[in-house]
Order: sequence, then structure tokens, then C-alpha cells
Amino acid sequence: MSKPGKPTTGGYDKTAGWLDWTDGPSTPRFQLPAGSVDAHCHVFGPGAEFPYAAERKYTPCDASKAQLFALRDHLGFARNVIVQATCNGADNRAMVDALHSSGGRARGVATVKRSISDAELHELHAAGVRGVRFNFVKRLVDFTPKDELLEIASRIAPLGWHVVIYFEAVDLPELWDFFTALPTTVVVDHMGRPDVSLPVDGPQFALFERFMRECPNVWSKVTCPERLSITGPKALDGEQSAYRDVLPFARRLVEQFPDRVLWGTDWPHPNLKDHMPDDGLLVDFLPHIAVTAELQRQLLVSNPMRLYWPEEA
Ligand code: 0GY
Repeated sequence: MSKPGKPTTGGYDKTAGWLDWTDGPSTPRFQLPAGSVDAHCHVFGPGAEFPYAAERKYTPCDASKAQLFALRDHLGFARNVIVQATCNGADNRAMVDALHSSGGRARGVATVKRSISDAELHELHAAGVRGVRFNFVKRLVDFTPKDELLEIASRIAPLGWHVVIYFEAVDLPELWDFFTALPTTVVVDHMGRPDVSLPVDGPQFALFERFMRECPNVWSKVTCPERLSITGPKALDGEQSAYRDVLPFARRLVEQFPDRVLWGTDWPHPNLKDHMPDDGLLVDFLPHIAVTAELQRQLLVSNPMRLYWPEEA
């Protein structure tokens, strides 16, 4: 894939320290199953055309729909799920524009406010939106009252949409009652951001596993080793995989809940300051967390198709 020149921020000041996404990702050694879905990625801008939200906590580098579709083809994915990121607030135009250009090969997850009309919700549905995202990561968003979120959830439920939730593991106890009251399928971003320096058998991850076990409507993205890892992208001598500290957490969920897990690249990796992952290497992480062809097919094809393209699944 090619990136024409440096990414821009549409005239905005880029948040200090935010890294540019990597041009020319490696070609993965792992061949994705036919029909694989990148179920967590974003588009940014161009900022000059789709302005970033005034209330944003960071300003990303532009990352266009054409660049996303080129990455899709380079890595061997068939489809994308484009998730609204916080820096665009509740202005879903860039994401919707990408859905319109995808020829039906992308679905979206939007951010909406309680003021959205039914007609606007139906327009989003027609464009390919199938979920809303509620974000509880304090460094990314200001607080939204839970009664507003519950009202939104009850309005999107009849459309067959789901709710994507993003939170830190330490906040799960406080959020438990709210999450378990949601009336839709619920998809957790990035395994609920466990602290991977803690044991996979410890109480923090046990609570997350209990959440998934007790709530059959809860799914998890086993994504973002690059955000969660402390050991980082380098495989040590004799090891096969980068991000080795994240492996046991992701593998555990794939094996326990094979029909409720999703995976995506998270391209263009907003808000990363330590290292920018090579998307080819991220794909090579997959056979270490889904270790059989059947688990890979569920994670990458049949689960996302059931959730986002049920009419074709
Ligand atoms: C991600 C992760 C992050 C950012 C956002 O919406 C966002 O701004 O989700 C993060 O900073 O952890 O999934 O893109």
C-alpha cells in the first residue's frame, strides 16, 4: 500500500508524541482464511474535510478510506468494521463516507447522542452502521450520564444493533450493573484492557471471564496486543510471537468463548506513543491466539459475519 506523502492533520496541531502510522506494513506470513473481517479499524479525516471534534483528547494523523482499503487488500482481509473514534465525537461523517465507498464491504459502529432522531438512525443503518460505541476510558472522553446511554441502547435495540463498550479492567466492578443491564448484544473492546503484568489466572481477569460466562450476550475483541503489552513487539530468541505477555489472555478467551470473539487491526492505531505496530506482524500474532483452523475461521469469518452481515452468514 502506498501513502502519498506524510499524513496530515488537516491544519490541526497534532497531539505531542502521537506517532504516525507505519507506511508499507510487512506482508504477513499467516494467510488469513478466505472472507476474513478486520473488525476493529478507523478512518481519520482528512481533517480539512471532516473536522475533528472540539472536545477531542488527541488529534490523529489523517488516515483515509483509500488507505484503509489498500491495507485491507494488502493483508488479505475481505471486509472491515470501521469504529468511530473519540476524536471525531458524535460526528460520524468520515466513517459513513468510508462505508458508502466500500461497495458493501464495510460496516460501521457509530457514536450518537440522545438528541439523534429516528430518521438519522435509519440513515446510519442504511449506510451500514450496526452498532454504537460507549466509551468509559477516562483519558479519552468526558463523562456521559448512564441514563442517556441506556436510552440510546433501548432506541438502537429494535434496529438489531449492538453496543460496543470500551473500558479499563479496574473499572469493571463499578460498571458491572450498567453493562449487565444493556438490552443488546454487547461487544467489549480489547478484552476490557487487562493489566497483562498480572497473572491470567488472577482475580482481575477472572472477573472479566465471569462477565462473559454469566452474560451470553457479551462478546470480546481479542485485539490490541500493541496497546496492552509491556514486553512489546520483539520476539525473544526461541519465541515465535511478538507481544508474548498478551498471548495467554487472548488465547484464553478464544478457547473459552470461540463463538463470541472478534479480531481487528485497530489501524491506524490512534493515540499510541511508545511504538507503532507493523500491521503484518499483528496478523502474524493471530495463529498464536487462535491455534486451530476452526478457531481461526470462527474468530475471523463466521463470528464477524454473524454480527455484521447476518443476511450473508
Ligand atoms: C482504539 C483505542 C484507543 C482510542 C480510541 O476512540 C478512540 O479514540 O478508541 C485508545 O486510545 O486506547 O481502539 O482505537
